[in-house]
Amino acid sequence: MNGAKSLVRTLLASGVDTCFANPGTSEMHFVAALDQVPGMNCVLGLQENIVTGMADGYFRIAGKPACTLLHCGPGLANGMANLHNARRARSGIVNIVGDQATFHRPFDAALTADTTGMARTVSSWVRTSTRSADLGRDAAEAVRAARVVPGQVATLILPADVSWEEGGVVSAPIEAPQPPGIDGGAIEGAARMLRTQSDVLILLDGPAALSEAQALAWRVACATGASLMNSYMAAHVSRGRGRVPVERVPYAMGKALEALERFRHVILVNAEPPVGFFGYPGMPSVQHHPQTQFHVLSRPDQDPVEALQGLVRALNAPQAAVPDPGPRPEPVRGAPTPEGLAQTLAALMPDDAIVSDESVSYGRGFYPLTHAAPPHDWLHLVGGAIGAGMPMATGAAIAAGKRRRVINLQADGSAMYTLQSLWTQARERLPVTTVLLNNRKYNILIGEYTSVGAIPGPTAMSMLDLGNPSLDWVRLAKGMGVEAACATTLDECADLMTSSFGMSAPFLIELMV
Ligand SMILES: Cc1ncc(C[n+]2csc(CCOP(=O)(O)OP(=O)(O)O)c2C)c(N)n1
Repeated sequence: MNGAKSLVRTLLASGVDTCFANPGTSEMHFVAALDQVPGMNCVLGLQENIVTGMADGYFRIAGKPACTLLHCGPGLANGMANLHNARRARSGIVNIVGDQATFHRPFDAALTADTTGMARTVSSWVRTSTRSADLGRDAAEAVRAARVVPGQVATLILPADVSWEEGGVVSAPIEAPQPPGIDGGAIEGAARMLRTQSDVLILLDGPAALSEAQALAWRVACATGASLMNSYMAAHVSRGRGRVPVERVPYAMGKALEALERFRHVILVNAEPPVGFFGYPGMPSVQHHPQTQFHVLSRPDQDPVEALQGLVRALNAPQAAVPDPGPRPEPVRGAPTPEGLAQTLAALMPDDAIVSDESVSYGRGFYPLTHAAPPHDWLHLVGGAIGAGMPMATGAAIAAGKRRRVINLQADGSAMYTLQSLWTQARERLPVTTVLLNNRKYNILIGEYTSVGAIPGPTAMSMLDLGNPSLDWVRLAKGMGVEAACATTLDECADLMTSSFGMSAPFLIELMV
């Protein structure tokens, strides 16, 4: 058995059965092994940042890592923005990067690069496999590293000859370590803070933003009068009817400071103290009040459910009903507005949908009005590198076995970074509805000019203008095999949503906003 076959067999034995790929010459033996060893679902992305973004979306929904297949240092470089986003979202990915054969590397041929150096910037674990006989073991260790709670990017660099040489050995799965348990003192300290202070915020992140932990946090909040908020960095949030309506720390620095100002005590549940996305002149970096005291109930590598169960017990907090969001709203008619779109979405969203949100400035107010929708999962871009929404939607649809409707709320400027995702959606016949928010500008950056104190002239403003020439999203989508139509009103958008939600194939609605 060659190394490549031992690699594929080891991945499958370790529970990694999906490979997002964009291969080159050095990965040919891996690709050939996919035919010889059945069981790996292999999905082609037409640029590496699609591949890595799909792997991120996959992990968030499947709760287990997929592997990627990238080509040499430059292929890894193309995929790095979405590996960065995955690292910030704490998504587990087995990131396999093919590379020059070991004997060929000293000749410094064209595609030779500092693959390891690049990998280190986005990975928690990096290894170059050097012998076919070791590749199976290296792969099992990569899967283990990717599975370390809450999830990590593990990069396995694979020289071509290590793939093609005989002597491969399949490795048994290696168990990831159990997350460290919750310290009784952390629970007692949180309980004391909640009993004695009146200005307490419970800040949720990671799996603490999912329904089970949310419900426990809600019990604590109801019993003590504390407030609940999700960190801006929460990558995956359980939302909709029957779930707790938890607001997110706002993106804008001023709004975040205002939202957090009154809390002098913050209990962190898998969250970090909130900091601004950027530094701004005359503004602090941290978003909390200078005198705020933090208490860590659980760290990102711990189980928030265990922590919150402990807290519920310590406080003897009774069951608490989740507020009823009222009747399901009607779709809105007329000119598009963010609130109207959110309400229309709440009216029409199918049960158990997944929202991939890269709506950037248009989507800031989507949360309150979508709470009356049926239960759904909301995926956020948290690493700040735009170009995540479309591949994340694609990977999420694959993770859900094409059985759940994925709705990609997608700003136009960000969409242009990874629009090839549409081609993969068409090829895999994925039930993804993209609502393409076409405002023909980099709108958020207009506000950022003001925030940093810059005065934009015509040249500066033209750097934020996408309207000359205008992008025709219906034709772009159709050119990649995705049916599409344009909507200029919310009525048209609602009709297109309704018809696309019943289709098994992808559809793009270009909404002129
Ligand atoms: C990889 C990367 N490149 C560039 C940026 C800088 N950037 C932030 S937002 C933005 C424009 C977003 O425009 P669009 O997606 O159309 O959303 P809108 O602001 O119009 O709502 C840019 C270029 C970034 N965050 N990440």
